[in-house]
Formats: sequence, structure tokens, C-alpha cells
Amino acid sequence: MNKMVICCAFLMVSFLVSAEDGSKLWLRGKAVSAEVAAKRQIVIHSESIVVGLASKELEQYWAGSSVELIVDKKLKKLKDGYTISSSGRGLTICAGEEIGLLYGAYHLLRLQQEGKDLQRIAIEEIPDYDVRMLNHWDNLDGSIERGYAGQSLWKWEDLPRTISPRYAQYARANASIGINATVLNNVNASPQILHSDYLVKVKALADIFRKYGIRVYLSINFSSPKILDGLENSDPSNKEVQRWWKSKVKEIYTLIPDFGGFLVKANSEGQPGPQDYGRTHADGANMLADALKPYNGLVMWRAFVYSPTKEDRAKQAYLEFMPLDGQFRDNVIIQIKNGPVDFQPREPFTPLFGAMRQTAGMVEFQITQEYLGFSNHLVYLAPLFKETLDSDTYADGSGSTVAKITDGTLRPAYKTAIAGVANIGEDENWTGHHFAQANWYAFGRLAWNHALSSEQIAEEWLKQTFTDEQQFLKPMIHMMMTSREAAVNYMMPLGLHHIFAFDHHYGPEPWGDRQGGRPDWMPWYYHNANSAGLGFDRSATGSNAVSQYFPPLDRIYGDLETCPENLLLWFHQVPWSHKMKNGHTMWEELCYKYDEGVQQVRQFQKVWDGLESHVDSQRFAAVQSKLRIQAQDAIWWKDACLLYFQTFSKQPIPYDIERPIHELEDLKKIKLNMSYHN
Ligand code: GCV
Repeated sequence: MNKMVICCAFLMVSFLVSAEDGSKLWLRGKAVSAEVAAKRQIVIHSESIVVGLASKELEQYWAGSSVELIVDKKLKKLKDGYTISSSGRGLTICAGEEIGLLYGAYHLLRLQQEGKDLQRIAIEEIPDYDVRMLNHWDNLDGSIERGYAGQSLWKWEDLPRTISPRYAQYARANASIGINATVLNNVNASPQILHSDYLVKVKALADIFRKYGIRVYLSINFSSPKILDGLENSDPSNKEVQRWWKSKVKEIYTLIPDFGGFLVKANSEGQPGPQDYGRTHADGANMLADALKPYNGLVMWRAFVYSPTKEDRAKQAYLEFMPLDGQFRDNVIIQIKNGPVDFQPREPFTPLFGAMRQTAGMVEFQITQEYLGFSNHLVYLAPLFKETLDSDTYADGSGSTVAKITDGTLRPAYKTAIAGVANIGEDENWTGHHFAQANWYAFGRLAWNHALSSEQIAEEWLKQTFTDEQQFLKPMIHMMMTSREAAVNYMMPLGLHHIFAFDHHYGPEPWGDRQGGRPDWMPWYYHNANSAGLGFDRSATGSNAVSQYFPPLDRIYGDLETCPENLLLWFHQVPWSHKMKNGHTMWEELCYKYDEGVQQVRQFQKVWDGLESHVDSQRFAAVQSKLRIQAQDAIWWKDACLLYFQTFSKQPIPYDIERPIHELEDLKKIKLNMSYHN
């Protein structure tokens, strides 16, 4: 090629991949020309706003044949799903509820963006969960607890008068992946959210979200009656308190007729709750459920409870909630974190799933990356979500997966639900890291259909968000698919957990200790490193947390020889010299895993750099720069953990892996100036 041709080719590539900020998310359909639009018709038979929106989306972006949108109320079995079928005359989307047509329209547009064959279509989609919900940990002052994408989207000061265009964009993005519920505020809830001045602001948001089929929920502070209106207490058995909640709920529904309900963090990490008055979680939840029931409202009551007792933190939710099984109203759902400690890079599933037989349970995932490198690390979370959902609890025999327990298949419930703690903020690209958008997307897609594979979701997302070129897709799907395991490798392999820096949770601090601090917030509580070995003994000789799992899991997890190696140090304190399946000692394997994590991120950098011509310059540079941070952090993690644990193992780091480049004493001095609010 001569110089001139090379130059032109370069200009063309640069033109094709012009800069962009990521604000469009995965919704990048191109508006069709008037000529294309004239060749097809979008037919609707309803004046409803939602159906109008479905039609508008198709009018603007659908480049195929004519589409007819039909609501048939008899199609109850579809729930809020839809069918799409083709005939000689074009396509038909049918739904039992109007919102199903909007979901069907987005499905068609997704297929078009993915370049799928649209000649013959026969699709039936029924969502796995009734309530597919984001939990925002947004505070009323605009900060976000564990938020890494800027300040809150909700501009409380300006509401209800000023309506940011991002509210509708947010709702549209959620509707495009089937999310139909949002909790606007932090579970560490300010009572003010229930003040009438705030409720009119909430109403303004609810009015926008409703058009996209999204119901608003609120986190409540259990002491609201006392704090907001000066009641003597907030005891759930106090008739005045019960009346207060009934009247508050009435006020809410008068403003927001389709209000979803309450999310409650009670008697956890200093939040008030029914136990302050000697009552149980069931007493507290039922009082709220009774107030909400006439309006079909729900209570999501969190099982994230633990206190600094002698009992293993991982056992506490089970111990507290199991005795209450069967005592909750049917419109209460216990919201349970996927793992028994706290959104760690890898945890076994929480044993409460399946164990509570007469109480509805739902999974809470964390989409925001509190423990996974904030918005600096590329970590695709679908494999983590799937790992929990596909875990077999054995509650009703083999095949009783967490998904089947919570989606109503094995335990029919008044309503089924799933929640993800949002990673969304006011950053231009919504999530801080361009690839963190994939985690929002993946949560929505799995909430709709938990049988989808992580690969399929990654491919869909990449095609819509970047390009469908195979040279780009293949390496990037591989990168996304291995990214969660890479993070586990360079942070906490073999079942290690919670060895993060204190409070903000960014970076390693396995040596961490605060004089007088809560032991269950200290890394040593979890890793138990000493000259004998490493890990938390949760077997029968230790805390016996394994006994909370159904057979045969209790035995499998409880035996060092049968415990899956990726959870070994979660369930056992393992001698440094313990032989792993591949012949390494535990110490050697630990070293190789940390090193593997570092090498994986290095490889991610190479792959990304090699794909420059397929990505617009702005997003390319942003991701490149984040990968550099991730690579540095991976080395930081590896050096910190290996050098620290080496002081106990007293063994050399295998000679064929990268040498540490830091001194342990220097690493110990690092104190990042970060807060857990953005
Ligand atoms: C909202 C962890 C987080 C807290 C969070 C809590 C919870 O402890 O570090 O920031 O509080 O979980 O889920 O309630």
C-alpha cells in the first residue's frame, strides 16, 4: 500500500469510529429515513401512553416490515411478557398487558441492532420474576453510598419543578431490558423521604417512570413516626404507630396510585428496627405489610443483619430469620444478599435460600462494584450473578437452584422479585466505567430470563454498545467472560474474603486492624492467617456454618477434601502445606492464583490495545486508561497479599512468577483518602 492509501484508510477508520461519551448506553439504533418509514406501517389499537411509546420507538428505529401491536387481556399466562410472530403481512407483537408491547418493541429493536435474521420470527417471552428491581443507595444530599459514577441522578432540590431529561432516559434504558421497579433512596434511609415535601418530588419521578412501566419504591427509616411526627416511639405494637403508617401509606397512594412499596434495612449496622422495642423482624415487617396490603404494596425486608457477637457473621442472617419462617404476611419478601457475608468477589450462596419454606425470599445482588475495584476495574458480573442463581440449594432435592426457589417454580409466592444495587450516577456514561454499563444490562436481562447465558448477554451488549464485527466480539467476549475470575484471582482467590482496606473497601489491607474496632469489620477475622495456615474454619470443628446447608452440601463443604477449591479458605483453615488437586501446596497455589490474576489483566490491556480500530477514540482511551489502573491495582493486590501472608507461611514465592515490586512496609502506609460516599 502506498502512503496515500494508508492515509485515506486511516482517515476513513477515524471517521467511522468518531468520538463518543457512552451516554447512549446500548440504545444506539439509527433513526430510519422517511423512505424506509413510508414502506412499513406501525399499527396500534390503543391510546395508552405505554403503547404510544412502543409505537414511537418502532416508528423511529424499526427498519423492517410492518408491525401490529395487539393487547389481548386474555393472555394472562404471558404476565407482562409478549409474543412476536411473523406472517406474510409483517410482524405482530401480542401482550396481555400494555407494557408487554413496549418490551416486545425493544426486543425487536435489539434483534435488529444485533443484525439477526428477522424473516421468520416466533418468540414467546415470559419474565422469570414479577418485580425486577434496582436499589439506589442515593442519599437526599445527592451523594451515593458506594456510588462510583458521580452524584445522584435525582435532583431533589430542583424537583418537582425542574425535570431533568435524564429521568426519562433512565426509565427508557431500564424498560429496554425489562426492569420494572426502582427504589429511589439509600437503605440507610433518611426519614425525610416520607415527609410530604419529598413525596411530591417522588411523585414527579413516578409520573415519568410510569410511562415506561416502572414502579417507584422507597427505603424507609423504621423510626420515621417518632422522628417525623414526634410520636412517643416507633414500636410496631403501638396502635398510634400503626395508624401513623396507615395514614402515611394512604398519603403516598393518593399521590402515586401505583406505588410499589417499602424496602427496609432494620436493626442492621446501626439502623433502627423493631428489635429496639423487643419485637421481631416479623412484627416490624407485618405492620408495614398490613398498611400496604389494601393497595397491593410490598415490603422488601432485608436479611442483612449481623452484630459483633461470638457467632460467625456468615451464620447470623440464618439464625435470626429461620425461627421466623411462616410468620410473615404474604406481601413481605425477605431480601437476601447473594452471599452470607457481603457482596464479596466470591461467596457461596446464602443458606437462607431454600431453608425458609413458608416465606418468600428474593436475591439482592450488588451491581455497583463496592468490592470489585469501584468503577476502575473491568469486571463483568453476569458470571457472578449466574453462579448464585444456578447454585443448587438441595432444599427440595437435587435441582433446587436459587433461581427456582426464588422465581416461584418451587415456592409459589404472592409476588416474586429480584434486586440489584444500582451502579448508576450522573456521569455522562452513567456508570463510571464504560464496561460497567454491561453489569446494569446483564442484571436486567437475567432478571427477565435467568436461563440466558453470560456469553449471550455479553455478546448482545457488545453488539449494541460497540460493534458486531467478529474481530472485536470474539476477544471481547472472552475478556468479559474471564474478567470476574481475574478479579477473584488478584484480590481474593481460593475463597479468601473481606481483606479490603477499612471502610472504603478499595485495595488490600489484609494486615488491617483498628484498636477497639469491631472484629467483624477486620480482615484478620476473615483470613485467620497464622503459622498453621490460612482461612476461616466453618466446618464442624469450627463455626459449623456448613450445618446451615442442606445435605449433601453440608458434607461437601465441610470436608477439606471435597470442598470446591474456589471456596476452600471460606470454609476451612487450611495448612500452608495442604496438597491441592494439581499437586501444588496451598501456599504455592495462592501465589499462582494471584499471579494469574495479574497476567490476565495484562492480557486484557493487550487485547484492548489491539482493538483500537474498532472503537471510537473517546471510549477507547477511557477504557485503556481504566485498564492501566486495574493492572496497577492487580499488582498492588498481589504484592500486598503475598508479602503479608508470606510472613506466616515463611515460604518463598515460586520462582517462575513475577517478583513483588513493592515493599510490604510501604504498602502498609498507603491510606487512601476516600469515603464510602461518592
Ligand atoms: C448501605 C455493606 C456496605 C454498606 C451498605 C450495607 C448494606 O456493609 O458496606 O455501605 O449500606 O452493606 O447493604 O446495607
